[in-house]
Amino acid sequence: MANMKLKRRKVIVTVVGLGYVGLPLAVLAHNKGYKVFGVAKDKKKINQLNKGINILPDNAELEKTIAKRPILASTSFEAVKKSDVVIVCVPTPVDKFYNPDLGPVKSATKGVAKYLKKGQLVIIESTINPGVCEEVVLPILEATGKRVGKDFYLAHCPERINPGDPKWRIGNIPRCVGAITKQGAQKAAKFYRSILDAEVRIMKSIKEAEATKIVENSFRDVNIAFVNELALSFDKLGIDLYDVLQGSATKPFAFMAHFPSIGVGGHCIPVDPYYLIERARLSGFDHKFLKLAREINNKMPYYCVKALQWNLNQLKMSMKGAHVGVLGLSYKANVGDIRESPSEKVIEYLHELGADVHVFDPYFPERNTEKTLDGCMVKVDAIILATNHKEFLEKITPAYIKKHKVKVVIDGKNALDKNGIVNKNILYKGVGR
Ligand code: SAJ
Repeated sequence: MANMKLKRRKVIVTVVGLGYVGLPLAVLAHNKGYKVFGVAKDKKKINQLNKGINILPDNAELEKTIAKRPILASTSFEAVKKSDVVIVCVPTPVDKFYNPDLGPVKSATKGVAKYLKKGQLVIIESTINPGVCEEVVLPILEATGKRVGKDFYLAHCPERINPGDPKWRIGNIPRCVGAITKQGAQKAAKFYRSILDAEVRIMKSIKEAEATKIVENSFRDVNIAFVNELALSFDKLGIDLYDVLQGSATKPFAFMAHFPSIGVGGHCIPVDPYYLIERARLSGFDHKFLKLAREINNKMPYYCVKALQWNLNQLKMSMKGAHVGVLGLSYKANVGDIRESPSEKVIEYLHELGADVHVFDPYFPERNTEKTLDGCMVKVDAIILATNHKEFLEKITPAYIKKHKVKVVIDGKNALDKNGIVNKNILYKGVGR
């Protein structure tokens, strides 16, 4: 579509939401020849972007392009009225009771509706459950008096960003698109095929497109819950699950290894299943399996804190008053993202049990209690490795732990040298090993 200029001008795209998903998409569309506007709520970020400052900390590759100010960003939706394509990439979180929160999608859609014009293609990239486009987004857009298929097109193309992944980047990840009308699906597929170097599959309808992403991430959540449950069971059986999984992973077909850990964090995996659970409930279906998987994964932070308490007790130490170092706040290695991070639950439980909690994560200086890893290690009796950041794996050797007189190691990511630590007479407990 980009190279197919509309008469005398470039095709214009507005991206609503300039975070992990929206900003890389806006820059990619710019690089592929579109004129791109951005809309976001955060005035400070908008000003930084318009000055050419990259606002995504873990995305160095954007640095160069953003310095050239490829997009014009604003807090206003006014750019929508000039646009041919409008893409909504806002968060779809859950509240503290794990209820889906479509607030950001609704307010973004209302902003688009205000400037909706004839012939426009509106695409929702936010992760949503089947039914949201037809039951929530469409009524807001048609309240303008315009009709889908006649005055505008509505499509869904679930985002598939994988933060921190060096191989799978926004430009080479295959995508699925679905729309309310056939023509809408064709238009959306044409747009994505013009910016991606990857397959773009047209789904049977917009509902199948909405279901695709939820299924992908629920698949991951249940597989992680499977190995987390095995971790609890194999603890009783004295089996090293981590070793077993390495063995199972040698099977070249029909097995996909997932690994037990201190918990499931991030903006996708622990959140998306709740959208399907809730929408299916409204249609009279109870997703027992998805709910059980969420329950198992949500218990893993507590499992790690209890393992620490048990090991301290072996040394006639109590959790109460123990100095405990929580190493890592981010939900995933080598990124600075704390959304739904298990570390937050670990810290909460440690406080409840009376521990004196020391925190260090190189990506969150403002949240640390100590300025450096050494500064943290020197103060603590025990450590919980909650995030397997590269810096931690390089520095936290058995000798390093011994040097700092740390007595107990809870390895929430099964990432440390267990045998080396045990050989230094330091108590070690991993997750399932
Ligand atoms: N986790 C485990 N055990 C595993 C894998 C992950 O406990 O075997 C935990 C991680 O520690 C993390 C959480 O689950 O806390 C999520 O991990 P993730 O690797 O799935 O990371 P995300 O949230 O960045 O997931 C993204 C997702 N991408 C999209 O939703 C577009 C997900 O679909 C991808 O599968 C995932 O990246 C990936 O493959 O890395």
